[in-house]
Amino acid sequence: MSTAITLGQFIIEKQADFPYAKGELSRLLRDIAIAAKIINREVNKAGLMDILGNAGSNNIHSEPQQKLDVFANEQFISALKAGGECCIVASEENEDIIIIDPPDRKQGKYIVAIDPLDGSSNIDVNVPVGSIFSIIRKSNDVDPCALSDVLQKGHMQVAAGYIIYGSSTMLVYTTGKGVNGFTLDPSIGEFCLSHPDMHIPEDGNIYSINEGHYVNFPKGVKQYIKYCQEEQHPTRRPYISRYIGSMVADIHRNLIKGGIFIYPATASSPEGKLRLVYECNPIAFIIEQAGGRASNGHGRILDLEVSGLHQRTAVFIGSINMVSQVERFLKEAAGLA
Ligand code: P6P
Repeated sequence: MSTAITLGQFIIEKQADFPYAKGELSRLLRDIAIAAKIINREVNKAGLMDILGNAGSNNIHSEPQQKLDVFANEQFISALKAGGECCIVASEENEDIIIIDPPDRKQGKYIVAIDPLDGSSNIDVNVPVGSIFSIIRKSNDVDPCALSDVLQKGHMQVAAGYIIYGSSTMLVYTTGKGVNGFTLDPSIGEFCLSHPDMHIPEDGNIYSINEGHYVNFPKGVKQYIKYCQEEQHPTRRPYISRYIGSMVADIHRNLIKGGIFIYPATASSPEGKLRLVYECNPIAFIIEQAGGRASNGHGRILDLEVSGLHQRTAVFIGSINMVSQVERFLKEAAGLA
């Protein structure tokens, strides 16, 4: 049996892809992986420890913070502070950016935007949850760190990834040269390459959307859902509805099997529910790098103007043929086709 390639070995091997980088990005990815291993340990025993349920506080979106949310956020921030490569952390759990500028060493040049524990409302029912990260390079090395450094378009990302804490724990990431997946081997405490060069099937028959919001969906989305429900394909199974309610889990399944994940604008969330900077941009980067498409219904998510740290967007992400098809439904419904 060939020896497993660990994440650390893989990063070093791929460092040649970045002639300008002197190892900082590699160290940053390793810092993130360290935090992920610690979070994984706690997520896996959440049922046994007193870290289930709400922390008794709310996050900045006045959503009850699960204790593991708070724990995960703290782990990423401390790992990034210790690693020294990161100058700003932008987190779903914090209203403002966190600037890291230790007096005793040179300030890092990378910005890390994170959703430390996405889907955390599912923890108590043992449904897979995930961490999402986006890495951007500070816009210049002269000006002091500021929010403007974070508000860069998604196509400026240098790396992005997610960790899914599911039946196994996986780290999936891209640095703009394809997508690779690593599975945590708890017996050695290492993420090992298990899914090299991941590609999302061009087409699929899985659609993921919370149909409970149906009445508030735009007309084109309602028509697409009706099409999925009624279309009988000549050679394959008809469309299948799969919705976990944990974005990383829904995206990961579709990345492997093909499919589309949709969270459109609704009456209660007129801008969409999911956040651009630390959820949609990193996931969009990964899915595009895997050969898929990531749209807000009208255009590329990675080209969207970023005006706010916690800005939201509608998302239609997955197999390129499925996303293009739902965009056609939206155009026709808006009378633009
Ligand atoms: P709804 C979890 O709260 C989350 O942010 C994503 O992980 C998930 O895809 C979505 O919200 C679920 O939202 O409205 O379907 O419960």
